[in-house]
Amino acid sequence: MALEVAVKAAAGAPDILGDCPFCQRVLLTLEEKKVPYKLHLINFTDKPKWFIDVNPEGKVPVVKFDDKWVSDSDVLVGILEEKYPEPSLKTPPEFASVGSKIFGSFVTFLKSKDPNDGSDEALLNELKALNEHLEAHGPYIAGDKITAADLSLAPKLYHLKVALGHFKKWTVPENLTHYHKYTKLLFAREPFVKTTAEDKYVIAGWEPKVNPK
Ligand SMILES: N[C@@H](CCC(=O)N[C@@H](CS)C(=O)NCC(=O)O)C(=O)O
Repeated sequence: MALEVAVKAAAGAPDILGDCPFCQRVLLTLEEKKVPYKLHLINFTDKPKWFIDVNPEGKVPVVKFDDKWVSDSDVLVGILEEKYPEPSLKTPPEFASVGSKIFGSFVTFLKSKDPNDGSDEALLNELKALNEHLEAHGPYIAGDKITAADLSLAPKLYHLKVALGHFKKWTVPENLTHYHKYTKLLFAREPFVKTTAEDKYVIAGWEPKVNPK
């Protein structure tokens, strides 16, 4: 039986898959493990009552396991790994936190209005660290096989590319060659293509955070 999964709908387009990177992480896990699922697209400007009833915090993603809706992508990915162990997506513990500071640094830089606050440098340092890691261990974080750490990072790196390109006209330096090889690999995978939001929805999702009214 298909698992029920609630994810964000696109801003202004409630019938289209939206731009939540945590939702995409869960969808990528389901796709890589070939677990059948049924999507519920949640319109953030008019969240349905059933969704708030089962999940009062109102956050996505949520997945229904044994009649109980469970939230938080970390928890969900853990449950999916336990329930559907094949193919294993376990990241070896020594690599589990690789790249984990990139999303925070990206958001700080994206929202920054002060060109001299060092937020671009801070992000660049995190990207360089990932590039070095990939040079030593790649092509994926744990080597030849994609694992949960890659599936967590992939949507965030996509947001980084689209949002910084749009709002800051900023691109990741070409000389981070291992980083570029890695993102090319990630973004071309069938599960990624299938679960990614269109660029215009990624941009629409960030717009109110970058330029709050
Ligand atoms: N820690 C949570 C974060 C989930 C999260 O922040 N989801 C956002 C969408 S990207 C959300 O549902 N926000 C509710 C809202 O903006 O109304 C996870 O990993 O699942």
